[in-house]
Amino acid sequence: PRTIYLKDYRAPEYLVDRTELTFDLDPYATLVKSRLSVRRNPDANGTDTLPALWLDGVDLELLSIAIDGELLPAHRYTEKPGGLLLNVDKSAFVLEVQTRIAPEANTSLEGLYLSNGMYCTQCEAEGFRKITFYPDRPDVMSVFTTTIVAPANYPVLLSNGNKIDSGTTADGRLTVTWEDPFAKPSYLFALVAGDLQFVEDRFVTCSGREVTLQLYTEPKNIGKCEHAMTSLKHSMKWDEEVYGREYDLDIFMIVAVDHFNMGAMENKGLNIFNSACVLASPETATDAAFQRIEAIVAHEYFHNWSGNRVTCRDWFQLSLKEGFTVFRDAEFSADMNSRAVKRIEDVTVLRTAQFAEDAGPMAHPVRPDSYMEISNFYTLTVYEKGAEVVRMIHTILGADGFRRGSDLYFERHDGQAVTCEDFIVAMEDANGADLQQFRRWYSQAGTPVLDVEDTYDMETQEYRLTIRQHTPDSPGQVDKLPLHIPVSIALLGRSGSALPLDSSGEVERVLHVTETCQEFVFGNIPERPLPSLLRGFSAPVKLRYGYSVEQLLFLMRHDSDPFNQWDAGQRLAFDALSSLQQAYRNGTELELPESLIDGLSAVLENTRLDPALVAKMLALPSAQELTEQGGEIDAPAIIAARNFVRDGVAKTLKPQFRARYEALNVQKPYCPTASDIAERSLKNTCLSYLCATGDQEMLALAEAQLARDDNMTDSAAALAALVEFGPADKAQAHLDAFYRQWQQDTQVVETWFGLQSSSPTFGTLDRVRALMQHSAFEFKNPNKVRAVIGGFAMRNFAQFHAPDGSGYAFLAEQVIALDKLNPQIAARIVTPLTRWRKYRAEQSTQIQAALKTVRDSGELSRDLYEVVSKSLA
Ligand code: B3K
Ligand code: ZN
Repeated sequence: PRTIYLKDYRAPEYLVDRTELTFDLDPYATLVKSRLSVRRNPDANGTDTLPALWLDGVDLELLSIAIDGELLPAHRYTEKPGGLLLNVDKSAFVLEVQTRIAPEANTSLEGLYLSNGMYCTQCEAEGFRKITFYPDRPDVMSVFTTTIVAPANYPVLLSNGNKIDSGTTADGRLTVTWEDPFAKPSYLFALVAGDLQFVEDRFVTCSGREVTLQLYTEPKNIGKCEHAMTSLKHSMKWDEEVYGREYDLDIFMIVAVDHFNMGAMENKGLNIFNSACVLASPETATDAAFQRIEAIVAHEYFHNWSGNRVTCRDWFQLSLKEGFTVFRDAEFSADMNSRAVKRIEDVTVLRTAQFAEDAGPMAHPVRPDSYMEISNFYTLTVYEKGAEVVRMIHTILGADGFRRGSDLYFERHDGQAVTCEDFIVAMEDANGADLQQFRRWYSQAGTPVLDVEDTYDMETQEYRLTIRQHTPDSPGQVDKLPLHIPVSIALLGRSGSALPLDSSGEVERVLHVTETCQEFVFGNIPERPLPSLLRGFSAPVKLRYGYSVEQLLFLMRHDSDPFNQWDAGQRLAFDALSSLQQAYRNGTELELPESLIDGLSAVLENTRLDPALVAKMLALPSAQELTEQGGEIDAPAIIAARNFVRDGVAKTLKPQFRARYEALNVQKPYCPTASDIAERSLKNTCLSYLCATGDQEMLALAEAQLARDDNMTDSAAALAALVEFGPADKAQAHLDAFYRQWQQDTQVVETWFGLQSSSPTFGTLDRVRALMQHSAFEFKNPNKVRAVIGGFAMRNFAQFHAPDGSGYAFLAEQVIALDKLNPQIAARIVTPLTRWRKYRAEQSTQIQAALKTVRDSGELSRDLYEVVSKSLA
């Protein structure tokens, strides 16, 4: 496959002002007619002679081409791999193309395909070329009109924009026409056809326009729409209040589909969602699912401005819309729920998965320089690190400055396809700011490391912080330049409160770290302070400072920044767990880290703290997170150390866990409010520790909670604890009963699959293989694949890393099979095998061997080829 470079970007030779599409739907022979008003792009720096017109097209059967009504003879065009090259003899013309496609045969879930008999589309990034020949690039923006013709058993026919016509054809088929007045790139096109039901609501915008809101699902799911609808209305209001962004069409539709490669898609006026990311009811969805739905509904809605009205010039600019929109949805969720807990969750993902990506073979900057397959670049780096970069701009400019910048950005670029540079320039221009050095965050890959040291001089009452920064090399990038890093700090005095940093009484400050080594001096500091560093995780870096155990315990107790309070506990646990890993390797006896237990005990008894924060503080870093400590990964040592501490904490603090569990275990009607979610999360954290003791009486608590069958959060937590800590035969009986109860509900069955495959005790490879034979398992459904295979390979550290290497071989085998059906999913699920270099000798060899099996298995998709070849290079 060819590598595409950002430096080779050229403006399109031709533009498409109007796009008129007609679909005559059929599972194996859908006829697609397109009528494009094409004209030469005045801004393309071409010559006087008319260049050929390139149209992308993949897996299409070409039926005819005509220019201005005249059929084009064969010598005027060439079919090439990936598209069509047309000889053009005028600078403006109408191009008509007819193609035939087979949605039923499309298992890639990109382009037009069928999900449970429903037609749907996914065009981002390059799926539109699987529908018709088209300049399928985001800088070609066009006004779309779409007519859908379908048999009468497809009563719901949807596309972007407003419905302008509908009727019945002479032979009794249904036809509907939609028009989207806003010019958009092809990746935002959508079509849905099916036997669907919908719920409807209204939203009155800030300027008083009434917008119809509709949520479409298969009839069986119609009772699961309320939460998404509420979330949508909250999002619309929030975007008006916080960003001044009003919705622009008369109708906004969401459709839920079961077969979907990712979470959801922001098609203009017609968002398409993975069912798991939109459908919820208290009986069937966990709190985590409720919160995920709220966040994703918001994310896709926010794209209407950050992505659709202002879009990307090319796919290297993906973070322009994704990083910004993730930042927007994170702030929305923080406003709707516990801000501290949301931050902790996001940083955990970043530190666990994005840092690993940034240190692995696929490391790339937030704005990549090159790719083979763009689908491989919908990454944690582009999304989550991209959001952190936007957050840092927010920190540097302040909330008001940032809003001035976003206002200017939207105003200046409305209707355009632009670059990350345009975003930064708008931020600078609106504030008279200089983000020259800051721009390096977009072009340098790798996670920067900050080393902090301090000194205090009692005589002069001066406190000095010395901060050094460096960013490790990454594939194709060495000798990185220093970044502009905002480091938020406070200095805590003996009493635990923050000391004033100057005469204004300010107690928190953002330090602008811009040099390789920089010193910050604070005067009039009356006592040696304890620094609270990188508050709120003000930059996506690894910060090292030699905190003592006592200092960490002090921060856990006193830091006024809840994020750092939590982080102090995490550092304590990390330190204890690394010593234990070392002891395990040396064969010495493991000893319980008393100080950690003391710290957790104090947290557990602190009833003034938000219970959700308490739950987060009680959770030990996951095995996956522990692999990010640096040094060679030793899977058995990580598991042994972590289990040892967990069991020790459980046994030692059992009475306290029991007391808090009982206090929180009150029956009340389910409500997904932040405070109720907080209480359930602490309750279920306590339950999990109680069950970890293996004590019969404690397992009975879980059984009682499961039997109560109040809401899915409590049921799933109880079931998970029984599966992980109870005897296998009993676990199996509970799982069977649970399945019988919920077998009709796709979302619950996915939860049921995931809970087993990710269980470190129950989820053995044999059981995972058996799950793949289960009648509810579907290899062509990404959610099922993610639940069973992904649950095992990405969330079941203990079983996946079984010493005999069987987990690796299994994953290789599944990846090879998946690649034939759905390359995007194959290229994602292979990720655990790409990290082979980080593991200790034998594991490393086994993982690498598994990856080579994939490489040597025959012809790979472009998606999988890119990941595998870069990982073995
Ligand atoms: N923009 C889509 C992602 C499309 C992924 C294509 N492989 C969802 C989102 O980020 O909102
Ligand atoms: Zn997005």
